[in-house]
Amino acid sequence: MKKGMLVLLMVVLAASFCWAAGSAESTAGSSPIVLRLAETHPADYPTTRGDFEFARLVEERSNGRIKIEVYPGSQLGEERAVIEQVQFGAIDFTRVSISPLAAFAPDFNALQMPYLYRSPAHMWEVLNSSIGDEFLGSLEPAGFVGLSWFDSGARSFYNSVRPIKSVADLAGLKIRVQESALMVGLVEALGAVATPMPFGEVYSAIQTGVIDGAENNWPSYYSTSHYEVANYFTLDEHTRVPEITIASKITMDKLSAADQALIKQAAKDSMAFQIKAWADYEKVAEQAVVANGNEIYRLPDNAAFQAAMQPLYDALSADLKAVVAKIRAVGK
Ligand code: GTR
Repeated sequence: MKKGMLVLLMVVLAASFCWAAGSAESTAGSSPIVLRLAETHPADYPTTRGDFEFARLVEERSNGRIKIEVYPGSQLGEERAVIEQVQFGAIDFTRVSISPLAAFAPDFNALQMPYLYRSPAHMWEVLNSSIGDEFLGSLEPAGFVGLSWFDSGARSFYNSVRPIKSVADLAGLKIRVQESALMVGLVEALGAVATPMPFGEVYSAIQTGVIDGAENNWPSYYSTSHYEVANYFTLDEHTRVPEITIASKITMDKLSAADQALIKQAAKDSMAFQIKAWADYEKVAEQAVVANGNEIYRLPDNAAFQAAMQPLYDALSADLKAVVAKIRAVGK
């Protein structure tokens, strides 16, 4: 067995031992069940605030029997590694972008296709419909329980080299993407060079010229300080990528049906709080970046970007094409 695997196995065994001890005591009414949630963003970021709200609701509704400790700022690792640990049961929950999750559950690509949603309202209508619930439920074979969705606005390109006003302006630029095959394809379809890289490495990679830029929403562009090293931000809004909170199936299977239901409901009930926090922070981030003097360009229309990305739709399997058609039909 490889050394890494052995260490992982020991962590999992140690975690399950603590768990067994914790749940035994908690039935005796002494110490609570303590679970861990991994989050990549800092404590004051809207998704993290949503995580804290989820944890608060679980603790309150279980009368303190279940405690979820939120670990912000990638303390437990970068997103891809964290998702793996959730799969093994070494971490109980995480809130992640669905982009890296799609490496574990490829159907999730259907939910983050470029220019898929007509508006934010359309995306929410889809996520709150049976389509969203089916996606949450579809994760069990991969070892996860899908709990809830958070807002993440729209993603756009930024870079340190030149303003992007047309698809041609992206030619040859080295753009960091999340660890996601779809995002690699998206950036390549536009003629740029895709560089998958963990979120936490992007700032210094831009600063040192290893990459020219990246793509994200207003809040991430601001809170990571990427705006300080990548002056040009083009609002092309190529994707709306929902955030998701997932639990480890190993963790959930150890809980009573009532506690599982309590956790699922608390996660759903934390959504409204996060969506409001998101809307507020999006404005704060935009104002701060504009005040900093960054060069912001809004595409007058995105037809050329959309046309360049059509091959991504053509490459979808028949099943995913059907899901995309279903999504497009929502609200029509
Ligand atoms: C953010 C998202 C993070 C992470 C990051 C990234 O918008 O909230 O979970 O996926 O993007 O680009 O890596």
